Amino acid sequence: MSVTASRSAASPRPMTTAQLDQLSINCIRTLSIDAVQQAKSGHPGTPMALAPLVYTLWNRVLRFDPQDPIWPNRDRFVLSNGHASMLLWSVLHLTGTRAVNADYERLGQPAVSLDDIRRFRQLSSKAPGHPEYHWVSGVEVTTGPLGQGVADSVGMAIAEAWLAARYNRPGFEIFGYNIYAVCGDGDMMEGVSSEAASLAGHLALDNLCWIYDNNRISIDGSTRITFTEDIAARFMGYGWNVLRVGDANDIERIEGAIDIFHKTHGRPTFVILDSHIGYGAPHKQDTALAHGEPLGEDEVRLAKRDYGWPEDAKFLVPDAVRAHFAAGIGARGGEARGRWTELFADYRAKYPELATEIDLMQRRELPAGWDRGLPVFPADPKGIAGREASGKVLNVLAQNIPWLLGGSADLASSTRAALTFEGAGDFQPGTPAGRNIHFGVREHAMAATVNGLALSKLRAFAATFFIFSDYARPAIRLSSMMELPTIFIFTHDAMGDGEDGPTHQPVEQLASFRAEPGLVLLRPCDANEVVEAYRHVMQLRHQPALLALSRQPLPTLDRSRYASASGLAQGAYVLADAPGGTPDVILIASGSEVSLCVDAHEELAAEGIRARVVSMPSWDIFERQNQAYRDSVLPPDVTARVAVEQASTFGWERYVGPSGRIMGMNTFGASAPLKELQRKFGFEPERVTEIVRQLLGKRKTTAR
Ligand SMILES: Cc1ncc(C[n+]2csc(CCOP(=O)(O)OP(=O)(O)O)c2C)c(N)n1
Ligand SMILES: [Mg+2]
Repeated sequence: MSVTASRSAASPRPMTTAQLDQLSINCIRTLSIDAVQQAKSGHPGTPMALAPLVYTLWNRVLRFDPQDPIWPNRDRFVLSNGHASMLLWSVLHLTGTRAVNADYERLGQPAVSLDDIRRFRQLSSKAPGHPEYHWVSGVEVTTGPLGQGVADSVGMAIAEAWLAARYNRPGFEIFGYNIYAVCGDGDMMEGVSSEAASLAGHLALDNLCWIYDNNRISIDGSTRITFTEDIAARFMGYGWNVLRVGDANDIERIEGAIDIFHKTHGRPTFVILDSHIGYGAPHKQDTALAHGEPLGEDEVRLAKRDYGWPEDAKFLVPDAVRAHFAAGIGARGGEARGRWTELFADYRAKYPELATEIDLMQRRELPAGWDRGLPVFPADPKGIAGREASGKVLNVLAQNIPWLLGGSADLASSTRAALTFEGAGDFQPGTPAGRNIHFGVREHAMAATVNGLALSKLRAFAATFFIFSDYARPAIRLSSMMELPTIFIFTHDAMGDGEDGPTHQPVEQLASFRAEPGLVLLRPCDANEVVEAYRHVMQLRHQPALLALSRQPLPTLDRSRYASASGLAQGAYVLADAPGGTPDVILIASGSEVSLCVDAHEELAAEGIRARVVSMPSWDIFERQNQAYRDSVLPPDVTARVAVEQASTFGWERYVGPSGRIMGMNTFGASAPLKELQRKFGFEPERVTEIVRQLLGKRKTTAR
């Protein structure tokens, strides 16, 4: 069955299609082997085993145009076992996929050059260790943390179903694509894949196909020591269509399974593909040795001999292989995109408004009037909860932005993240245009799903209690890394849920998310800051946002007396100042502790102590302001500073400096009514004023 590359180049006889298929498969294998060997690190075994699968999907099945890797109606390919990245680099190279820049412009150069592959895993190479969205064109999603890719693919499938339901019209199938995710034992062992598969089965997503590399090997050896469940029964239990292909080298049967997927309605498809890791390497095949280290020069030669490949050739790409991909995916993808482009032009003529929506969405822009009708909350000492204000704002925005959608992890009523206006609807099987997604108690899959929605250019939000962000964190981290404008609405942001006790009271979450590069974290202090927070967040195009919102009512500050909430756009602003603007002390707070500081400020003023209150909803936005602005808010010569936040004190040193004080949490909370907790942990105006007096070396005086 082997065909040597040298013979292909020299042979006067044209090769048969079967020979070209095999040559292309072996080219993916040898590129992968050579790249790993050259880098002296990486994972050769899985690309050797899965080259036939990836070849079949790309050259025979995928509707993907290498000339335009961001064409909206393309099929999506997800490599969830991201350690096998050489599969993707090989196929992006061999298909001649073109690069796209950050402004969505198509560039002439290849997404992945042969030189990039030669420099696999080296700095600035477009063939990094794992697939990275935003770094390499043609990568649909960043993968590597096992389980994330498959979970994201569920969001992509929801997005396709939603887009088709909203935009397709009779004779105009503008959206009609499939999502293919390749995964391995590690993906299947991770909990997030179970959450995501359960959700996908419930939602009957028949545009979704996972292909599971059943090689019975992971890093520590045979899966006999770790993973012996009946995976077919598991997926049948989820309501998936389960297929098996017993030989990963049999490309006709692989194609046959994909055919069945195409004909399957009302459920996702799971293909169990039996494979041999390190296929063709005589001493490493079927062992964990093929997973995470180069084969070694001798084994490389033996594997190449087994494939009928010239043993000494390195990074060899026969012209016939490029031509074969051009005749396959190149021609098929180009035609499909051409037909779609014509169809879309007719659609634009007939449905100009819908076409404009699609254009805007693709560029992550907002429709005209997106902030129309945002509420203004009147001053009110009783006030309104952060979550309550959030629900009102979200519902206005969602009516202005048709592609804003999302949901919560079984806490829609508590987080107030339900879209309640007429026509919002629920996303369920049979109602794919619905905009409320019920994620169930699956926080991790929820966050990953929202990534998948955002990768499909929808504007998506996910909601739960702030404490359960811990269950979603790996996907939030990837959201940031992928530069996706996702929105995480986290309520019950401190001890506000009192009686639920320490398990439900966030302490370290603010500090830990503040440490996350790229994530915009906002903890608004009242309803008008909530409005401004959303105004800021909606305009982000390449950053995720996290809103930490209170469960309990917060006083709505009198903005005729204090500064406007629009100061939020600078991250921190002077909310209340000492007369004349030269304070003795600065009180810095976020969220529920801001009004506490305002009360303390008034009390101190009565004693003749000049305090400034800085509302600091967002450290990271503040850090991006220029030095002059930052110094105007926190004048360097005012060193008496107190930070107040119902959360870990960690990190506040940077704003209070060595002579300042931090009122925060150094332990977990407790179960009690909020008022008692505030007393126990010191979040009362009297405690703030007491600390200020200590700091300034003053005694309490009675009011003048
Ligand atoms: C969340 C997570 N945990 C651990 C790892 C490290 N890791 C990378 S590959 C791998 C083994 C995966 O086994 P499998 O999916 O069967 O891959 P194969 O060796 O068969 O390609 C592990 C543990 C990871 N990438 N992500
Ligand atoms: Mg495996």
